[in-house]
Amino acid sequence: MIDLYTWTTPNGRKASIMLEEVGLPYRVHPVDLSKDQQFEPSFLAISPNNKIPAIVDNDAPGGPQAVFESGAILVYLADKTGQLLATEGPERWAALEWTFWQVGGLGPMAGQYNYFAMRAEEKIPAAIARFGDEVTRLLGVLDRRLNDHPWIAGEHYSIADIATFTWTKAALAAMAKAEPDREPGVPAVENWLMAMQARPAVQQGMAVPKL
Ligand SMILES: N[C@@H](CCC(=O)N[C@@H](CS)C(=O)NCC(=O)O)C(=O)O
Repeated sequence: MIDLYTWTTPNGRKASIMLEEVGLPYRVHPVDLSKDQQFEPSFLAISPNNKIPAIVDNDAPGGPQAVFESGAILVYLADKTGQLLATEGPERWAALEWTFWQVGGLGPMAGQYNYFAMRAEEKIPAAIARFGDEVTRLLGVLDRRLNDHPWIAGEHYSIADIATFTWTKAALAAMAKAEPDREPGVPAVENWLMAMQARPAVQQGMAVPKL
């Protein structure tokens, strides 16, 4: 059994979508970020950077294995199950490239954009423009990739699609609301989002945690 520590956010839902896709049984432990539960010592023992998601695999060889960072969780679960990450060849490296692209680029930039455009009490135009421009650029990069390939890693659905889905959806929703004139114009991304949303595991993972 896997223990999943998560909350209702784009990073948390990467882990729950992956668990749904690979079909491993898991128990959900909501970590309420609005109550600062991510700073509780019992959670920090699993996730020292005080961020969700994190998992504990109670059936790992050698005893329970804790994993934090969404990208590491995706790779861990792919390795454990032999699913959604090719074991060799160009699609393996493409999946890893784009997964790292998401956790190091699209995720942090979209997170900052959401904060400055949607949640910050003081609206700072320079911050909204800087992060909005960078998210627009990253969405353009993704659009060009998806123009040439049905899935991000190439011919097959992979952890790169799961990593990228939640923040792409959140970024486009934030842009449509905060800056309707921006219109990033990413039709291949829009088609891919529809294909992602049609997957039952994606729908189930997006409903975790149930509060
Ligand atoms: N690089 C991390 C980012 C995780 C992250 O930013 N999680 C947010 C929620 S989406 C969080 O737990 N924030 C709590 C905090 O910063 O105190 C990953 O990909 O797992």
